[in-house]
Amino acid sequence: MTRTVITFGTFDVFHVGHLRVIERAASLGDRLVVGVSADALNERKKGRSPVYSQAERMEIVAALRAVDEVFLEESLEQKRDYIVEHGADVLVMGDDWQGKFDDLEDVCEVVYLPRTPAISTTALIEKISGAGE
Ligand code: C2G
Repeated sequence: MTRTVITFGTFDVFHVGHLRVIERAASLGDRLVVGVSADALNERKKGRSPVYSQAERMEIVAALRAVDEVFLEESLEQKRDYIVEHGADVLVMGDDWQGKFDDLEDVCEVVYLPRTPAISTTALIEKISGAGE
């Protein structure tokens, strides 16, 4: 039987930390589905728009060898529905979300993976914006 893995993220200003979590998630099953968080969700939750639009972020993630399917994540609270809808057996999240999704263990396995140290979209934005100084 096919083991489907699902993961979620904004994946803005795509970097190697994003790639590694996606590749590690894919290695836990046969098929990887990725929920890319909507621009409106980011504006609501983080108070800022991503640098890349949701269409661009989805296009980048969909092009990765490890990824079989992408969809738009419109609400953080709909994880259970997305998991069931996509027939996911495993939910993978970075350990910045450690413990946050344990209540979903009745519908799938929940795995938290360690983040890649010293790289983040925020740090990249700061580095680029300070580059001319
Ligand atoms: N990540 C990582 N190492 C980094 C940076 C990010 O492993 N140095 C992982 C995160 O842990 C996450 C994924 O990359 O699993 C995507 O990160 P973000 O784009 O920051 O995702 P986020 O905005 O936290 O997700 O339902 C979740 C929402 O979609 C928001």
